[in-house]
Amino acid sequence: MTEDIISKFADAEILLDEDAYHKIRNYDDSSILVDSLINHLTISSPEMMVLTGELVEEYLGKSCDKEINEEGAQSKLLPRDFDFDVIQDTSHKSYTNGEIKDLSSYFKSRYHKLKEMLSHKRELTDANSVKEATSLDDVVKIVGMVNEIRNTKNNHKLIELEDETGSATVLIHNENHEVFEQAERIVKDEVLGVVGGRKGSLIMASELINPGVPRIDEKSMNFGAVFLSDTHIGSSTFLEEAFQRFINWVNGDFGDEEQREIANNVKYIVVAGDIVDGIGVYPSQDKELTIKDIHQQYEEAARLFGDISDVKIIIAPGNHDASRLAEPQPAITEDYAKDLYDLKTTEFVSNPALVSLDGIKVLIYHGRSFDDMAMTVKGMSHQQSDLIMKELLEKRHLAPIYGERTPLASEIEDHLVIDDIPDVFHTGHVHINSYKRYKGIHLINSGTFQSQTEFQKIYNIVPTCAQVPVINNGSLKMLDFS
Ligand code: D5M
Ligand code: FE
Ligand code: ZN
Repeated sequence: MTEDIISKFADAEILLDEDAYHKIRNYDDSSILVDSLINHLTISSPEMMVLTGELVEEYLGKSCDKEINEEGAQSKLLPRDFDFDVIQDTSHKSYTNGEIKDLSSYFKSRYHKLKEMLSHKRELTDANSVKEATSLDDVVKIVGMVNEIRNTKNNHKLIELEDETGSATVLIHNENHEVFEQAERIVKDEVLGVVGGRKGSLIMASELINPGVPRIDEKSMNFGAVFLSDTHIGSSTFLEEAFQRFINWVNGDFGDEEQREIANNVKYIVVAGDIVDGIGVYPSQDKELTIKDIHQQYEEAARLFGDISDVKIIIAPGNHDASRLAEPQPAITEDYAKDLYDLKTTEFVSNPALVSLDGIKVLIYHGRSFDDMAMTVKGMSHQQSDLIMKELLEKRHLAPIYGERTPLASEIEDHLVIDDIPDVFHTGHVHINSYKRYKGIHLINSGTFQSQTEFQKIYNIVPTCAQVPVINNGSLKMLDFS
């Protein structure tokens, strides 16, 4: 091998310094690295004569191990430079098995994270504790977690707000139209700021303050990112032919000239959960499955996604995937999805997760909490998940309501708080596409590749099938594979 390394580089008219030689020799798969490096260097720096250890290091840092492979070296002259980073992933940060034990540290974490955000708001500087507020006569400013929401006989709203010092009842008068309208979107367990005046035992709200999001600047983007979710592979309603057209398109073998040009620009595919249909997710599900074994469902997913090369595929779990149900859901594990893991293109992250695609921050969340939001908040529905996404961003929490349909793990830290503002907020679950730009953030719901199920018929959920959103150089393109 020693001779081999030197002579291969010599043949390519590249000299190695000692450091470079040792780095290559000590690499696990050195012969593959040699081919890949020679390929890279002859194209990117044809005039280069000496390869230093530093350059080898740089090359290894840029191209992840997965790309330095025989296939890559043969079929692609130059492996793509993926600047992919996982900014937040909870897969290895879970300290519980998701069962309810001690909820107090979970809620404390939620309260403190969101209070910290709220305390930077101009309206809430020098906020009072709830206990202090009950004895103040002037303006009252408090930050608390919503414990209860009620309507009075005269249709005003009463909110029970709690912090570590006590709880206060806040009244929102229905003649205060703007504030009242905002109050209709308040949900249990969110953390909220209130400015008002004390009247007896009540606080009369004049302002409600969400942690909120600032308007973000648009970042330049010279690549395409595809957003998928809810393929439900293994289900008898999985639209395999449409999905095959999608795969063909990614590979440049389907679509008109403009569509092929977009495909050529695609660097990343993000899958926001429910990649397979799973098993035992709902009663008698097996009647609606063509693949009744979850390992085989992931094998089939690997067969389909396996046709894609030179694109990074980032996969997060949903409520149908092989992960615990309680959120945050750790990444789908290798035991279940071996073949999918074995693909050189795939990366697995938790639900939720924050990733960076060449500097573009994407917040991935499956969207289970949308069921709760649609059920609880007037005017919200599965059809308009963009309204829900906007509200969750304002509340800076992905699943504020505790104890309804979204199971939340009682972790020490609340990982569903939206700590960081993303450039793209990508969700799924509702099986209905939506797209909006909100304060500069792309809000995307990526629809589905599953036609209407029996369950959805009962609930009158009409899915948008095989419509794939792509952010191409910063603007949305919707592609139809139906
Ligand atoms: O969800 C598929 C669709 O069904 C999606 O529109 C959400 C809706 N759904 C799923 N579970 C519920 C519950 N429990 N209540 C209301 N609506 C629901 P999927 O996760 O793919 O099964
Ligand atoms: Fe789904
Ligand atoms: Zn789902």
